[in-house]
Amino acid sequence: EVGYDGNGGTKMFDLMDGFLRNDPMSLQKDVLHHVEYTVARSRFSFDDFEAYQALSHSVRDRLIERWHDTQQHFKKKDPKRLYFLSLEFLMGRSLSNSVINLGIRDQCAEAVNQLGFEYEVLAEQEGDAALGNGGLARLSACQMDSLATLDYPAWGYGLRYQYGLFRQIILDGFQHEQPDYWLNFGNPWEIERVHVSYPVKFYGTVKDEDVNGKKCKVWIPKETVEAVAYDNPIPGYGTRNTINLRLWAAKPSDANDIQESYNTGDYINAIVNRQKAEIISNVLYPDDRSYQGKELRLKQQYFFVSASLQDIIRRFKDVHGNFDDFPDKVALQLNDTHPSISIAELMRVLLDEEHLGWKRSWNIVSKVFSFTTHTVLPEALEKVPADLLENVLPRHLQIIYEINHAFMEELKKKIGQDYARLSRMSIVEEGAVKNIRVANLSVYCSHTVNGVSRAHSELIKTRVFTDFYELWPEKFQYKTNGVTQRRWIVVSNPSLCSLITKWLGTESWIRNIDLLARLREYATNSDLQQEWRMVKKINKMRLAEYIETMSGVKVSVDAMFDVQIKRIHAYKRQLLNILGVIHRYDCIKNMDENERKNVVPRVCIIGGKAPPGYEIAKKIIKLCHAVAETINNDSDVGDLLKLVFIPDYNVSVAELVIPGSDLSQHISTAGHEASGTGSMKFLMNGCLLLATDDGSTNEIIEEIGAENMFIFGAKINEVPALREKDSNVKAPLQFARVVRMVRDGYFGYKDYFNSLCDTVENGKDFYLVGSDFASYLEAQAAADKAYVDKDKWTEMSILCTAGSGRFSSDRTIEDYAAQTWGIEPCKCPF
Ligand code: OX2
Repeated sequence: EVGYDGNGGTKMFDLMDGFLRNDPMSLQKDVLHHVEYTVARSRFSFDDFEAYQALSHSVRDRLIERWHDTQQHFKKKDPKRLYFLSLEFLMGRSLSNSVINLGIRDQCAEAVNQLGFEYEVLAEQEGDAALGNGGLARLSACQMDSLATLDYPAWGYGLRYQYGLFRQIILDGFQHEQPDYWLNFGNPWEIERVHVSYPVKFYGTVKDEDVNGKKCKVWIPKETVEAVAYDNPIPGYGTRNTINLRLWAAKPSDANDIQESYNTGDYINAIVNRQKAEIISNVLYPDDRSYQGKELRLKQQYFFVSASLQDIIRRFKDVHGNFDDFPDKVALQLNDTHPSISIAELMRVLLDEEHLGWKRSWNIVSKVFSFTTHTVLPEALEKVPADLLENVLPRHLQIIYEINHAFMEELKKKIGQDYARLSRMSIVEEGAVKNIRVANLSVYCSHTVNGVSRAHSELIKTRVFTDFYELWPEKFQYKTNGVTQRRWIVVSNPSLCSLITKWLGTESWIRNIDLLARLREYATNSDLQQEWRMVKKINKMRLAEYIETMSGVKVSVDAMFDVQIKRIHAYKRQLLNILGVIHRYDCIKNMDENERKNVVPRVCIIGGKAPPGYEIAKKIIKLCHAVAETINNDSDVGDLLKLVFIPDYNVSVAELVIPGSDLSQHISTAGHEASGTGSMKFLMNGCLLLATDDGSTNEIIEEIGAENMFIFGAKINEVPALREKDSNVKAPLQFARVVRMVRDGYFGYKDYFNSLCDTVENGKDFYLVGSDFASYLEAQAAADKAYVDKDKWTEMSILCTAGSGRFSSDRTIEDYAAQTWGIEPCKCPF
């Protein structure tokens, strides 16, 4: 066996000698090697992109070394492992993150510099890996970074979509979607494992058979698709540990060919049909909240789950002979309901393939799954029509029925004949169409159900899964989300990173975020304040430049940069923001010269993608552009107010925008944003928050103090009563005025926005935009007032960063490890 002895013996150090070196000269040699032999360009002539490729391959080589050592160490120690199952991961760029976590950023910069390249320019060549929609997917990415950094024996599993989240193009103010064929230029960050592949089966029938004298169910599938593994190394920071994100790609299976060659004389058509298997991993669903009853979606879910479980079980069986040990060695995390078919799949494998019998199988299954839910929106609670499931996965439907039968019997013993409640809790929804409630399946079969913030957890217990909570209160936990400071400060805000390190006198906060709290001591120190403002200014200049290139609008860095970036959705209330901007504009227009002198100049920045089929969200984007067009070209207003829409918002755009923001908005209707993670990234970067009491806001208040934030709007428990009230009664006069401006075509497109305006007027206003408008304007006025006092504002900004420690994904992951998964660190010994 090649490798170290795992116990810190001397052999290890001999082998270390064989490792790639990280000094600039060695890196440079490797870059030139890859230019010539991997990229196949002449070392005397290669461009920025080719240099990026060669540098990436050099970094990848180093990742692979660590990856091997880590896997070997895990294998040797055989700890309990966590498998994180998620249909979405928003990894963003890898180069910038890897060189930070490997601690070789400066060496890389020097290496390429001597070759005549600028490291920053090379890093910009990389496109985002956008295999996810928004918060849920980026959370998975942050958590992978923390799992690696904290040395946990964990792997992520997901799907390798050929098309990631669509690119947003704006034409005449309207969103258009373009496919994101991200693999076009190759992907140096993945390793194709042609030998790691599993057959995944679909359709067919189930038969009763006798196996060794026992009655068994045998599934005779009709279609087989091959799942091929692509490994994406995830390096930890300040550790050799490098874990794996294994993504599955669908390929045609030889198993089908045998049938095909019998059935058809048409060779060309047979090949064309064969290729259809690849459709499964072709494209990410671009709407993260509604995908009810789509066959392809179900196939995607089962495909990735089946391949992952085969892989996990193979690894387990390599070492263990007895399945009863499975729960001591394996934790399976369900990231929302998307991978929940794995419950039925594991049951099927244990029953039909391992022949463990129902009781023993269930005993195992009920101990391995933990479920995290990310939402309270009813439309996001997945349901699968029983017909569809029966067609695609006939055996799984039988198993789910059987689980439900056992569940109902258990329930009747607990609650008697309360049929209304039994039918609410049932995994099977009876009605015109019979549905499988995937959320109920997940809650019943998981040992733990987590919410993503304290407030969210309360809603889960009191509104979404109340019936379950009352019977099994011990199942319900919460882990407030967090984000990784490695990407969201160290990578994206290097100036702030250096400043923090300088004032704390140590870099250890990058691994131990609690140290940030020590910044509080210096919050009023005028030297720090001055340097802090300087950093903000540099970042604002960078952002201003970007805005000018993207939208042609020149903005002043002396203005307050006020930002709302996230997916566009009615509940996130970008409309409230835009109507607020209109109000501000209207006020400025009605001021005289003297009054205008007191206006705090603002640059209002909005960015985000609308789901392609979501008409109201798309109209919000158009409205933003229409209003921007009027305001930005009004010489009367000048630098006092600008409105810009940043197109194609994604992870790398966020890395640029967040450090350059002064104020950020998190203004969802209370009770709708499960957690929100953008707020945490802004907080770390010293941006003040203007927020409703939703998601994790009240936990942020506990750390920062309400006096350092701008909180407004209805509270969670006030919302139901407010919804009953007539919209015209609860909205202030200013609100009616700005909505009228929109309807009347003040910004053009007369009547076009009526359907959008109708959502907040005429008795409806489900998301309470009008009802929260007055307090929103007050909060905005308070922000203006605070911004004028530079020292005070800077102090508040420092306190935001200082108080952001609780919102590191390191804390989230440590809590999950201890309270949910039962795993412990397993650190490579060098
Ligand atoms: C999002 C939630 O909307 C957001 O509040 C949360 O911060 C994030 O998940 C991470 O937990 N799809 N995306 C989400 O929920 C769903 C479903």
